[in-house]
Amino acid sequence: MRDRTDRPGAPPPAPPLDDGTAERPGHQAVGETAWTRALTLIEQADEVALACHVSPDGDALGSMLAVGAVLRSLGKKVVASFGDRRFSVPRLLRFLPGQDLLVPPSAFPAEPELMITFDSSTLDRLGLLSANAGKAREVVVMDHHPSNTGFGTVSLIDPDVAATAVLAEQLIYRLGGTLDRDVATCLYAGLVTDTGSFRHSSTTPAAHEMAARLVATGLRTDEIARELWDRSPFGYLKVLAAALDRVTLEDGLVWTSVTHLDRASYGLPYEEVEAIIDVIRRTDEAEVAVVLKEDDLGAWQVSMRSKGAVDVAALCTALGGGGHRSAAGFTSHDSVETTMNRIRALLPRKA
Ligand SMILES: [Mn+2]
Repeated sequence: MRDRTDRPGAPPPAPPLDDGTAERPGHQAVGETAWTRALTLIEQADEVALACHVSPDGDALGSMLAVGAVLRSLGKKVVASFGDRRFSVPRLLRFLPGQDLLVPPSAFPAEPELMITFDSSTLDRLGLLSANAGKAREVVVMDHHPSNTGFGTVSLIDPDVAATAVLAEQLIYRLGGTLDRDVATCLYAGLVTDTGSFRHSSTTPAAHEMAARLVATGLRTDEIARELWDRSPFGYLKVLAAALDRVTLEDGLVWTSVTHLDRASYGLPYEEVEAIIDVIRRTDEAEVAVVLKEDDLGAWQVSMRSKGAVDVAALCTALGGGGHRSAAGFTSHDSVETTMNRIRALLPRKA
């Protein structure tokens, strides 16, 4: 990827990263063969089609946009998307730079020569774009979910890293790309989202070292934090109040629900209620927290959190979903009562 200066309008070769890269953690979960294969495919491709999981979070969209911006700066044709039926960037991620790369799923190449997926643990998580992945000549899967099914032709999967953004930074480094402030902002959004602002157990020395490299580009940690966590429309407070009014504590489990009607009264989009689980899960008396959120189509999107003793990923996987040990989810088309009974049946009995 370094000899493209002969192309008209191509940028000069990217300078090597600064000395901080010498301390780059030498993670070996992704083998050199896979990295080499991915780099070769990128080098040979005329166009690279990027996709992340549906209802993207900061890690999915941030990793994708960071890699997209770098590939473009290296002279590649790039297209990026996610397979939601209603294609819209979540409000709290609209500050991420480089969104001009995004196209709706309908404009995504039907049979990409090279597709790279970000933070998606299964083909299904690509939503509408799973069909495109099925027809792609090559699919490079970049992810950190332990449950990843390895659905691509090249796996850049490391369950030990804090975020897909960690792997995205690795790829950027290996491509010889420049870690400028915009690219770093996208990666930082991924890193802070998945470490819960450096609070989760995934907050390793390597995660902080990566943060240091990113912050050194001059990005605004205060602005990023406000965009991601510290703002919401007024209606959010009223919907939160309704959810808190219904919250129930039973035997180590705390749970509540947020109906479509709650949100409709204040015109609050579904995405705004994602954060309610972070209020509920603080309950001292509960190991497991659950929030059932009714989406615009009437299905219940169930978020689960544990403090570590209970593997909610296993529980959610058993109910058709997935996730991480302490943060997972699934979709239910049954009533709140039936859904909660299913969850209770799978929870370990309190000692
Ligand atoms: Mn992630």
